[in-house]
Amino acid sequence: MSVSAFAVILLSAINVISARVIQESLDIPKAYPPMNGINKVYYISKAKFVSYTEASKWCSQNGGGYPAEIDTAEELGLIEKYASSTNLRRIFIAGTDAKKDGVFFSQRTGAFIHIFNWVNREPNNYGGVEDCLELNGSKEGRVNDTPCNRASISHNVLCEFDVVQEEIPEIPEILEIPEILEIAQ
Ligand SMILES: [Ca+2]
Ligand SMILES: [Ca+2]
Repeated sequence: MSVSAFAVILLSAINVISARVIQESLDIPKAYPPMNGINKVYYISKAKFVSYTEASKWCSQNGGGYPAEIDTAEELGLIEKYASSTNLRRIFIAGTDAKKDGVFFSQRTGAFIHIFNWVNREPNNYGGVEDCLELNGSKEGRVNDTPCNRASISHNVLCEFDVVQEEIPEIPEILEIPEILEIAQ
């Protein structure tokens, strides 16, 4: 077996271990069965939240994650599928356009969030107060803008957790043993 094949096997073993650790630390009755992504674990709360801030706190206190941030189309596809599997209608994810309507940024990192698959006729900023984002599991997991804190509307929350890969030290090649020089007498 080549060194790189060995490293790949070792890395995937670490991945599996980390995924299991997070699943155990989650207390499964509190969340839907987590889903693995590439270097990620996603999980959805069974608890519902009116406030995005409270939902975000739930992610960090249960499994150590943060509300899911859409970084790529691939990731969006994955979490849409996961949201659909629960059929939940309102699932908070990261992103706010509180500063400028229609321009979304991550609350956690400030990164621009711009890859969406909107529910038809969304985003509509209904009532002028929809500054957060949710997935609608009953509409193929598509995205809608929703209030960040409105008493009449509660959401589950989709959390994202980074699976940390430990670096595998390089295995040194076996060096040729130098000949011992005899010292002339
Ligand atoms: Ca992400
Ligand atoms: Ca909306």
